[in-house]
Amino acid sequence: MKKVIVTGVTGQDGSLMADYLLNNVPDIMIYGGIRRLSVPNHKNINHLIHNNRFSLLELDVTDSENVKNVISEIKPDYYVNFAANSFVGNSWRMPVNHFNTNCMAVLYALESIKNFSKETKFYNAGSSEQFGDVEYYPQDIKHPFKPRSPYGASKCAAHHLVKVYRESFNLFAVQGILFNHEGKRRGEEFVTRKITKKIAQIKKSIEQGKQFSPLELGNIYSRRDWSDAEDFIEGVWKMINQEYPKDYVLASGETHTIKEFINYCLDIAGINGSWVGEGLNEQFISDKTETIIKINKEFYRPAEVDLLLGDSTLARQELNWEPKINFQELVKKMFESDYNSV
Ligand code: G4F
Repeated sequence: MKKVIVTGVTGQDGSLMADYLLNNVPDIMIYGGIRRLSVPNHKNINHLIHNNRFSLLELDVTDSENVKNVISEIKPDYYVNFAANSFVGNSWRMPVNHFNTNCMAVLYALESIKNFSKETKFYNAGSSEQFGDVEYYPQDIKHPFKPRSPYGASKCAAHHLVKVYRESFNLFAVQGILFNHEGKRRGEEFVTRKITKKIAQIKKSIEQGKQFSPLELGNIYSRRDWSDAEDFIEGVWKMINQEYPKDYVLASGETHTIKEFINYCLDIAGINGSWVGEGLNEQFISDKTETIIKINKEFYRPAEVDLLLGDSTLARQELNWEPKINFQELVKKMFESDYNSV
């Protein structure tokens, strides 16, 4: 049996990685790293708890001793690090937490692997937020790092550490640069899930003749390159199973504004109407004159990444990877899942 530690296993990417490995990789034992919480949040992994190839591991990635003990005892074949504070909007309010979780935790893992388990293959979750104030598009692996948030800066610092440890100590350590990836398990504070869940609730309220409050959003003109998270998990596994360690970009190669995402979701929901007003007064009003969407400046960020569009040609050529689900299918899948569960 090979052994893999997957940190952040209760989150979207960690839980999808555990599912992917159980379904596709025989002879692997998964240690799902979870931070102790007084109220555990196991909803993404409840279905795995009784699988004999899955075991929960108490692991706080920001505790260097804890990380050292776990790595030196288990000596895993793989350490897949999805534990992160991943909400960009929060990083101006909690910059130290972002640096500790997204960067110092990477250093603790790399140090422990170097000292106690040199054969462990290490993957760290990087982000298109590293490109930030972009110079050209589509952004490929050579695009300079120009982060616009404490979150983006923490991922850049981690990226440099991974490269330094790979080159200095000959470790198999990589950091994939993943553009936005979404799905049914996406946290509800991220814009895609916030939209699909609230529009599903509004649709149900309209059908049942109930009152509802509008969906409130910030900047709906930024552009993102969205993919299905399940497609990316396969790409990450391919990345960490290359002969030689190398970083790749995973992206769909399409970019859409938040407004386009909303419009497509409203179409699927069958909510007709039109946009009126501008700036903070912009609203989407239904044919029955109900306010469905309005802008709230509280959701604007101190600085914005305006345009993300990724070039994953290298991953497609060298990893033989490509996404299976496109933008329209992704929005539909997320809306239908929310509609069926509200
Ligand atoms: O959904 P978001 O919060 O994702 P963001 O900031 O692009 O970050 C996500 O993708 C990164 C990869 O590029 C990851 F590294 C990161 O961990 C995370 O998964 O926001 C997307 C866009 C932003 O431009 C934001 O300003 O949506 C805009 N937005 C407008 N109104 C909003 C809202 N974002 C959120 N979360 N909530 C709003 O009400």
